[in-house]
Amino acid sequence: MIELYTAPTPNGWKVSIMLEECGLPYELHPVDLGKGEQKTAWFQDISPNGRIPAIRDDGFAVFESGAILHYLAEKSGRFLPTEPHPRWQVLQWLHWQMGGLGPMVGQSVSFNRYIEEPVPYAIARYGNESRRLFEVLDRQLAGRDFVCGEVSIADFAIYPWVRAHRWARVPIDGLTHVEKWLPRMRARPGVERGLSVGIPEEEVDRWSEARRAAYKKGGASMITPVDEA
Ligand SMILES: N[C@@H](CCC(=O)N[C@@H](CS)C(=O)NCC(=O)O)C(=O)O
Repeated sequence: MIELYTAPTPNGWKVSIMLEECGLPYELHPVDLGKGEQKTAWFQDISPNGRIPAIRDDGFAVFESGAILHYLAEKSGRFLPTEPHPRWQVLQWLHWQMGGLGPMVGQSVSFNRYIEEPVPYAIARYGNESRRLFEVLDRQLAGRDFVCGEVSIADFAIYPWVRAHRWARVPIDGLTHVEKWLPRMRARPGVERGLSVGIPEEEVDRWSEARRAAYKKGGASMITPVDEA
């Protein structure tokens, strides 16, 4: 049985989307980031980096969302082609998300939403780089329904971060392929179910306030309201 340790954030949703899309049974273990549960010894035995998401599969622990998506794709035989070239196309875009898009949009959220004193240099730097990455994605999506043609773990990794564009204050104006891909992703029942994992919708506001307060105390790195896209 797969145990999922997560919280309702873009990195967490990547994995809940994948599990829902695969129809793999799993047991949900919410990790309360506001309370700092991710820094406890028991959790760091599962996720040494002290961050969500993480899974345990029959006791075997995997952390880092990109590695988890790859692991689940191999386990299920879904959403990662077996032929070398298509497979490596998907893996390249997965790594592009992990090394670029996620960290940059994450910093845009942080500097736009959670800082008391605005830092114009940081807002411009992370905002411009996020927008540049959105433009890269837009070019890749031209002529394709999904990032690598067929829907794959690359889409599941990228979507939760692009979906947060308003929250990150990174415009998607003029990115016509991205604008069409966002609702195409959202229309997938597995994506919709995956996005609902973590907290009951009626608790979003209360939860966001709690996370925002925790962030100000240095307890959590980011929040993304469930209804931001
Ligand atoms: N590279 C990691 C990033 C994980 C990450 O930043 N998780 C955030 C939530 S999206 C977290 O756990 N933050 C709590 C903290 O930093 O204490 C991954 O993709 O799994």
